Amino acid sequence: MEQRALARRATAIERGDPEALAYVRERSGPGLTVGITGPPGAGKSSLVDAMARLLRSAGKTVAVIAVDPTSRTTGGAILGDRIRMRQHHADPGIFIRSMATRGSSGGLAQATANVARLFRAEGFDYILIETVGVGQDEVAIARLADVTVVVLVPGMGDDVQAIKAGIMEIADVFAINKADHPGADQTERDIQTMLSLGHGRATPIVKTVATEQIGIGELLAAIEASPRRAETVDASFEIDHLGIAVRSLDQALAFYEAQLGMTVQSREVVAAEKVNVAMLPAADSRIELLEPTDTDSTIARFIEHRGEGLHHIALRVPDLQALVTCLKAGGARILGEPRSGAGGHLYVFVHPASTGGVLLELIQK
Ligand SMILES: Nc1nc2c(ncn2[C@@H]2O[C@H](COP(=O)(O)OP(=O)(O)OP(=O)(O)O)[C@@H](O)[C@H]2O)c(=O)[nH]1
Ligand SMILES: [Mg+2]
Repeated sequence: MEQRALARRATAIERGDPEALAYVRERSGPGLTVGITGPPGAGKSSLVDAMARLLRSAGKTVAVIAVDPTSRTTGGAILGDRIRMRQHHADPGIFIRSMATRGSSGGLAQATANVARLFRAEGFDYILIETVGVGQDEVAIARLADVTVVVLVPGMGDDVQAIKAGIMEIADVFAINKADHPGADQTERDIQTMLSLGHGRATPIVKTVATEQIGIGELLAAIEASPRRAETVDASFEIDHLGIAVRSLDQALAFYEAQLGMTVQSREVVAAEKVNVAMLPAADSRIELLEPTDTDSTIARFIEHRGEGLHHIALRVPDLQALVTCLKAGGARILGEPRSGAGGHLYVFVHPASTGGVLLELIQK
């Protein structure tokens, strides 16, 4: 796609234009999405620039997304990125896009994921996503990438310890940038100490001097060797079922089955929840009618307080555990931990306070 058309399409995706979203939903590509995150000024943009340079010289195409979740009013960072990146401008094999906060942080992460998907669909070999800072938004965005690079610098001392556990967890590769400054070896030891206390996964640490193009080949090699994270968030959500609380299944079925013409696929008693359940398929999703068998069941209490009606919406997601980590980082109220249901599927509920007033069930089959 021609660069101007690509920019227009990316803008449409950011705005949530349904046609543009449908376009990315139907397509994908083999490109590798790499998140680059770390504290302000660590040299993330310089690293992105150095990586883009090396990749271009190897004939690879590169899309860069510079995300600023804080939408800092100075505008310095993103402007700086643009100026540094201008030298790539005549090159059609590289495309640069800045994104700033629009609506909620979840919205920004989602928009970033969709724009990255657009670039993959357009056949870019690498999509480099730079996020500023080490906050929750960055964790959410970094989670969207196949591989996440956390950039640290020498001389952070105790700061390495102070960096939020969340960001250490998402690192697939550490880059100690500004390795031309004293203390890079100490920083490496600090990271290793921290890793040895944690999950035990072997995480490569690469020293770089972005401004001198040093260590960039090693960094790219470590990124390529890193196992790709499965695509988690984005277009793969589907409504599994809508749960409706009713006083009487027979009465409800007199409408859904007899009048509306839907078919009951299964009826079962779920003793643990004290409900009778009838499932009625509707294309790829279902309507789940829930009838309480006891006055102290959750469904009975729901009906008592709010009357019959929509009780919950259930979304199918590809990687529930990863999503829950991401949601918690964003401050959502998750009710308990994911657990196994009857059919061997995993599920968890999200409190209505986080979802716009409806209980949300997340399911992984
Ligand atoms: N000495 C040295 N300076 C570096 C290196 N990498 C980047 N810098 C300098 O560090 C400063 C910050 O670099 P940026 O690439 O803008 O850092 P950033 O992490 O993108 O910064 P923000 O986007 O504002 O968070 C710039 O002045 C760079 O020239 C390096 O490896 N060595
Ligand atoms: Mg930057």
